[in-house]
Amino acid sequence: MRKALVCVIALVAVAVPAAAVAQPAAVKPVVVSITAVNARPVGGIKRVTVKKGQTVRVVVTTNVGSTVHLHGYNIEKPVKKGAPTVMVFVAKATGSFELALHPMDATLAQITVKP
Ligand SMILES: [Cu+2]
Repeated sequence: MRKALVCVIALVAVAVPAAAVAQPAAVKPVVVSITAVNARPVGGIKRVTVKKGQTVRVVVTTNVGSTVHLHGYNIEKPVKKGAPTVMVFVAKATGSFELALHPMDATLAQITVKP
Protein backbone atom coordinates (compact mmCIF):
# COMPACT_ATOMS: atom_id res chain seq x y z
CA MET A 1 0.00 0.00 0.00
CA ARG A 2 2.67 2.44 1.03
CA LYS A 3 4.84 1.42 -1.91
CA ALA A 4 1.99 2.10 -4.36
CA LEU A 5 1.41 5.56 -2.89
CA VAL A 6 5.09 6.46 -3.22
CA CYS A 7 4.94 5.28 -6.80
CA VAL A 8 1.94 7.51 -7.62
CA ILE A 9 3.63 10.54 -6.08
CA ALA A 10 6.78 9.86 -8.08
CA LEU A 11 4.78 9.64 -11.32
CA VAL A 12 3.02 12.94 -10.66
CA ALA A 13 6.35 14.61 -9.91
CA VAL A 14 7.73 13.45 -13.26
CA ALA A 15 4.62 14.20 -15.33
CA VAL A 16 3.91 17.75 -14.14
CA PRO A 17 7.19 19.44 -15.20
CA ALA A 18 7.11 17.62 -18.56
CA ALA A 19 3.62 18.95 -19.31
CA ALA A 20 4.60 22.47 -18.27
CA VAL A 21 7.45 22.68 -20.80
CA ALA A 22 5.64 20.89 -23.66
CA GLN A 23 5.20 23.11 -26.69
CA PRO A 24 2.46 22.99 -29.30
CA ALA A 25 3.47 20.92 -32.35
CA ALA A 26 3.32 23.96 -34.66
CA VAL A 27 6.18 25.79 -32.96
CA LYS A 28 8.38 22.75 -32.43
CA PRO A 29 11.24 22.99 -34.92
CA VAL A 30 12.28 20.19 -37.23
CA VAL A 31 15.87 19.42 -36.31
CA VAL A 32 18.30 18.45 -39.05
CA SER A 33 21.62 17.32 -37.61
CA ILE A 34 24.60 16.75 -39.85
CA THR A 35 28.13 15.75 -38.99
CA ALA A 36 30.66 16.29 -41.74
CA VAL A 37 34.21 15.01 -41.77
CA ASN A 38 36.55 16.58 -44.31
CA ALA A 39 33.54 18.08 -46.14
CA ARG A 40 31.72 14.74 -46.40
CA PRO A 41 28.44 14.28 -44.54
CA VAL A 42 28.62 11.18 -42.35
CA GLY A 43 26.00 8.70 -43.60
CA GLY A 44 25.62 10.55 -46.91
CA ILE A 45 23.70 13.64 -47.96
CA LYS A 46 20.81 14.16 -45.56
CA ARG A 47 17.44 14.39 -47.29
CA VAL A 48 14.66 15.95 -45.29
CA THR A 49 11.13 16.96 -46.22
CA VAL A 50 9.29 19.56 -44.17
CA LYS A 51 5.98 21.36 -44.49
CA LYS A 52 5.75 25.00 -45.47
CA GLY A 53 5.60 27.19 -42.38
CA GLN A 54 7.59 24.83 -40.20
CA THR A 55 10.62 26.08 -38.33
CA VAL A 56 13.75 24.19 -39.26
CA ARG A 57 16.80 24.03 -37.04
CA VAL A 58 19.90 22.89 -38.91
CA VAL A 59 22.85 21.83 -36.77
CA VAL A 60 26.13 21.18 -38.57
CA THR A 61 29.21 19.82 -36.89
CA THR A 62 32.21 19.99 -39.19
CA ASN A 63 35.98 19.90 -38.87
CA VAL A 64 36.57 21.99 -42.00
CA GLY A 65 34.93 24.84 -43.90
CA SER A 66 34.22 28.51 -43.36
CA THR A 67 30.46 28.83 -43.91
CA VAL A 68 27.29 26.75 -44.15
CA HIS A 69 25.01 28.03 -46.90
CA LEU A 70 21.37 27.22 -47.56
CA HIS A 71 20.82 27.85 -51.25
CA GLY A 72 17.53 29.39 -52.32
CA TYR A 73 16.93 30.87 -48.89
CA ASN A 74 20.38 32.42 -49.10
CA ILE A 75 21.15 31.98 -45.44
CA GLU A 76 24.81 31.76 -44.58
CA LYS A 77 26.32 30.95 -41.19
CA PRO A 78 29.99 31.12 -40.31
CA VAL A 79 31.44 27.83 -39.08
CA LYS A 80 32.64 27.92 -35.50
CA LYS A 81 35.58 25.65 -34.98
CA GLY A 82 34.94 23.03 -32.36
CA ALA A 83 31.26 23.93 -31.95
CA PRO A 84 28.10 23.07 -33.87
CA THR A 85 26.93 25.67 -36.40
CA VAL A 86 23.22 26.36 -35.91
CA MET A 87 20.92 27.78 -38.57
CA VAL A 88 17.25 28.37 -37.82
CA PHE A 89 14.76 29.38 -40.49
CA VAL A 90 11.05 29.29 -41.25
CA ALA A 91 10.33 27.22 -44.37
CA LYS A 92 8.39 29.89 -46.25
CA ALA A 93 9.46 29.03 -49.80
CA THR A 94 8.54 25.64 -51.28
CA GLY A 95 10.92 23.58 -53.37
CA SER A 96 14.13 21.66 -52.90
CA PHE A 97 17.11 23.44 -51.39
CA GLU A 98 20.71 22.46 -51.04
CA LEU A 99 22.67 22.99 -47.88
CA ALA A 100 26.33 23.40 -48.79
CA LEU A 101 29.60 23.74 -46.97
CA HIS A 102 31.86 26.47 -48.33
CA PRO A 103 34.41 27.12 -49.68
CA MET A 104 34.57 23.48 -50.89
CA ASP A 105 30.95 23.61 -52.07
CA ALA A 106 30.16 20.20 -50.60
CA THR A 107 26.49 19.26 -50.38
CA LEU A 108 25.55 18.35 -46.82
CA ALA A 109 21.78 18.15 -47.08
CA GLN A 110 18.82 18.53 -49.40
CA ILE A 111 15.86 20.16 -47.72
CA THR A 112 12.53 19.86 -49.48
CA VAL A 113 9.68 22.15 -48.46
CA LYS A 114 6.21 20.94 -49.43
CA PRO A 115 3.15 23.19 -49.52
CU1 LIG B 1 26.45 27.96 -51.38
